[in-house]
Amino acid sequence: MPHRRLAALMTASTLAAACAADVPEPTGPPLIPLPASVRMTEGTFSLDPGARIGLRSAGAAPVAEELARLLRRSTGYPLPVVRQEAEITLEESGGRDLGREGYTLDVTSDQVRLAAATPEGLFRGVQTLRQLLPAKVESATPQQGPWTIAGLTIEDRPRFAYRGVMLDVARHFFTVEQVKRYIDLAVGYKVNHLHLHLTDDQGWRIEIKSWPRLATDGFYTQDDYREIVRYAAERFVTVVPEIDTPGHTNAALAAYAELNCDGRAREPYKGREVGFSSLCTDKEITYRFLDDVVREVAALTPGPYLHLGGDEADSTAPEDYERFVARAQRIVDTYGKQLMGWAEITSGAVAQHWDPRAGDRAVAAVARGAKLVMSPADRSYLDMKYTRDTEYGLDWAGLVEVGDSYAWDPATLVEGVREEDILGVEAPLWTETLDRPDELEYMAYPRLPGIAEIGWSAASDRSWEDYRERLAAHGPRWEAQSVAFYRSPDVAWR
Ligand code: IFG
Repeated sequence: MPHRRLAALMTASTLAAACAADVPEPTGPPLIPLPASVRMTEGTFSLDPGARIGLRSAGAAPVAEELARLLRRSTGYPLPVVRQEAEITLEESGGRDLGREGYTLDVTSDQVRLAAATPEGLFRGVQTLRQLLPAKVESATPQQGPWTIAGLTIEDRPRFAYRGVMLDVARHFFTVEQVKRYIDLAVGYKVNHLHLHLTDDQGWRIEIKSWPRLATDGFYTQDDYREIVRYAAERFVTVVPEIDTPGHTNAALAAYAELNCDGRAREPYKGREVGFSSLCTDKEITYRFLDDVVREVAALTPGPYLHLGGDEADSTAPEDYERFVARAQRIVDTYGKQLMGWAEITSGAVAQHWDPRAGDRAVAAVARGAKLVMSPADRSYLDMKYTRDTEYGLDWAGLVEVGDSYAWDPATLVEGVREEDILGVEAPLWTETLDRPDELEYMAYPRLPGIAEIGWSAASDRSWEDYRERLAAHGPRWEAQSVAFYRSPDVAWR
């Protein structure tokens, strides 16, 4: 199905040529997320062995080096980075109002020119440039060319500021290297937030020096966490740490008897039930604990958000819950962070809509002045089975095939929630049933790119019919990166 919008934008001559040759209208490049505007022009750029990557300002250097590393690996070309105009040129330019993440990309026979107001915008543009080159550009080993790109002009910028993925490292732990891999794949789709679900009933996964018995088997030392933050920041991804409270706290309640109302330590728990645990909201030691944890995690987190969960606190009385959250809010304020929580949370700057049956919580959060991150479980939860036959995952929110995960819009999903109430979207991956990286990839791909597109691209430009065509071209890209993705029968994989 030709990409109608793009075809309409094509220059008459290209179209005339196509019609004259009686070939189907050429569709544009299968980019995900779909850019705000793509116009095909004349000529073809060919990346040749002698090509250089030019930059006009120091700020572009880290992005230029990252692009060079990527292209050198699969082309085998030297691709030196030089401080002058070159075959591929990255330019920081105020220019059009592209915002922090917007960019323009001009491809002619002579040059690829990527311009943006910030290094972050250049980095987002590099992800598009990667996708304009053949799938084998993603290979970890040198491949044969040619490396050509049809002439075009792209002007692009995101719809929502927050485009996230969440990884639950509490139910099953994943190493720093495995988290880095998850980041690498997600940034290819312009994802810019990584929410780490660090604590739950089954495990506490981050070292807290003032409460050393919290993190025992399988956890990030504070240096490990710093390394994840650093790696993410290099790719313009903000880490959002989650310390889930007051529910989902059995791991802490098992480590420290004094955190329990009855003073008895809980047994460790490795099952799949939720809602049975609660910090003791009546005890002062609970707030000293919370202050210590928030202080240490905030000090390790450059990003603005500190997520304190708040979900499924079925064992905390509502009035105790509200008092707890109010004190948690004051503690988070003390350490200069913004409180984020699941939609149940009764305070904080950002609330995350997740339960499709509880749209009223999202409306209530907006009413108290919060912004929303939309993560509807029946659309964006990557742990939901694709079909009844999916080997892993859960199905409490229903079966979520690739089309189900794509065909929705955040601004019309919940009655009473509008575009301006929404900060962005996030695709959570819960790991009760997943303990290997290939399982993470199987559940995340191909649905994660669709959520990323919903966060980036204009709603009016999106349709499942068009998206599935573009998505089909990403199978070979994932193969080149050894991504263990699910070959949905609903996509005509190339
Ligand atoms: N709900 C729980 C998660 C996880 C999930 C699995 C939220 C906010 C179901 N809370 O989603 O801990 O168990 O799909």
